[in-house]
Amino acid sequence: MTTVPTSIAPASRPDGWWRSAVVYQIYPRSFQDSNGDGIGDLPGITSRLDYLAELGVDVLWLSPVYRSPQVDNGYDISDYQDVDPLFGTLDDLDELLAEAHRRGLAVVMDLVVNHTSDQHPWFVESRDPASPKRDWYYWRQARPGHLPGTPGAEPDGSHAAFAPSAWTFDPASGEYYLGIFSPGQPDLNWENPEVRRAVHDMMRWWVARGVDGFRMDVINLISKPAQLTSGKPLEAAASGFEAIANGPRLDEFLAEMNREVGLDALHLLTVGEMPGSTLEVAQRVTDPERHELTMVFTFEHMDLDGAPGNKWSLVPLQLPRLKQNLALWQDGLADTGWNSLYFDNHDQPRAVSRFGDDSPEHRVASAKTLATVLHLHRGTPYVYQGEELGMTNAPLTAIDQYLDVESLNYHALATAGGLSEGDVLASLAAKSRDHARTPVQWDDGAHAGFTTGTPWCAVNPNHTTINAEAARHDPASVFAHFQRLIRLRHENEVVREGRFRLLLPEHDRLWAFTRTLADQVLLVVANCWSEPTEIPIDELPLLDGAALVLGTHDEGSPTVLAPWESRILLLP
Ligand code: TEU
Ligand code: CA
Repeated sequence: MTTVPTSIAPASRPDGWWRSAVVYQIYPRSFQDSNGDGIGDLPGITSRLDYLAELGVDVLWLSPVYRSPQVDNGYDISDYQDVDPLFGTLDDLDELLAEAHRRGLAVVMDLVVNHTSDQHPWFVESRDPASPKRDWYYWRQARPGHLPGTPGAEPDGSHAAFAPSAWTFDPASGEYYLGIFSPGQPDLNWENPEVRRAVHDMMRWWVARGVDGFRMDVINLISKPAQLTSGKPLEAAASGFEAIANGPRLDEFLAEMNREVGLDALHLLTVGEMPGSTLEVAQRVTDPERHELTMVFTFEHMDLDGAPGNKWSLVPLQLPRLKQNLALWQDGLADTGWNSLYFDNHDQPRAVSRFGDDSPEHRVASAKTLATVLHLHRGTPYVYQGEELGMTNAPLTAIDQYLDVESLNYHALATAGGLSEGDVLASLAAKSRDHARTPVQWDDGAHAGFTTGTPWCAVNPNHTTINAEAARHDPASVFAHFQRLIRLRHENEVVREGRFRLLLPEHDRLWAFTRTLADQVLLVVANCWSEPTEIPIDELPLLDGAALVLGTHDEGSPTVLAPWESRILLLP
């Protein structure tokens, strides 16, 4: 039996420590396999901690490793307080915590409490209408005038993220339950104080085990719209998360969780994933005076290359929109609250393929420049596994190469809806989550050193040239550039706290901004284009006498940036 270690005293985590930190997200399934079953696991992560310490990151965020039927690769949890045998045991997790802490690395768990798995004992009990747990989930009768279980009898027309309907018929009780992601992910009823208490108890158990914080999955969906909680159907089919996000009791639930679990009292890092959220919500939720969360993940910049509410409907990204959106959040959280900074995670295509240029000629430079721009904004940067190597999207050309429930659901619905196979595959090639889930490329050997077995997901063939072993020994690698950016943040308060100001807002190739703290002014100028671009020096602060702090290229022309070249300059 594992003895639960005492929680780490807040003293070892100074207040606001997360403002100086860089977080590294690990998707355990694809990070490192240790037992040859082709699936990444906890001992595999522990075996790579020296690599992460060498990169220089401060915090590890683990995507879920809890017991789960794996309908959504672990974001469907059937036991919050045990490790799924796929990934190892609680002892393996304790070992990872101890070894990470020994290296000065904090560990943040993924808290998925908007929904459970339909295999969670809470939900299994809830299926019985007479059970005291019936009200732990959203159960509703068939639409009036419709025979339960027949098409169109769902309580309303809401669709789910990974399934045609957000309502699943339960023949045993003749009612429907809500699962806004999939039938395997029933939504918890946070209006019920017993649900909240059970979540708080579980969080305290993890804090006592030594975790340093939580990434909170779709946490702005826990407070559902009033019409749903009052028993009425949602008026319109939830088109995207805007229709159901940021409900009336969100702040109340978050403040209660903070108080009950001691999130601020214990100086824990808390980041709320908030699809369909807004700057106004983030200003409230990250206001330290309100004691809710330390930061949130916005999705606004992730939605700029898709139609509203439909990421599969591709829209060419316009750089001015991207940089102006990040600037909006910089300005909006400059005085109160805090930003997270990310381009990449397990739900998004690879940044260098999406926002950069992953051609052999420009991949390294564009991966470095995207990192430069992101890490020089104000906030806590998040590095997604492989982003530090410039890993790219995978060459997926047929639907049988896709594994993710979201990709497969989209293909089924879109082709049934009349879209051509070619159009659907083009959307998947651009936006599928599968691209983020190919195994980390450790070396140029079999399966990139990820496993000695058969990987659950094919390794990207370009691992022969794009891999950690090569990168760690190459001072010109993307890895080396990430090391320098992380070190720059650790060593310079102007990078951590300096005031942000966007320059050249309408320029469609250059991304330029300053960071100012007292008399120090850093200028970042980046060419986000695959051709040389002239710097309009008459529109930029005095460049004469500026000192290059960190660049992506050897010293070049003072007025022209090479393709995907960026420079961080200290102004005189
Ligand atoms: O993602 C929430 C979410 O908004 C995603 O559905 C995202 O918008 C979409 O995948 C983009 O294509 C969180 C987790 O990060 C995701 O992996 C889970 O599938 C989801 O919640 C349900 O737990
Ligand atoms: Ca394994």
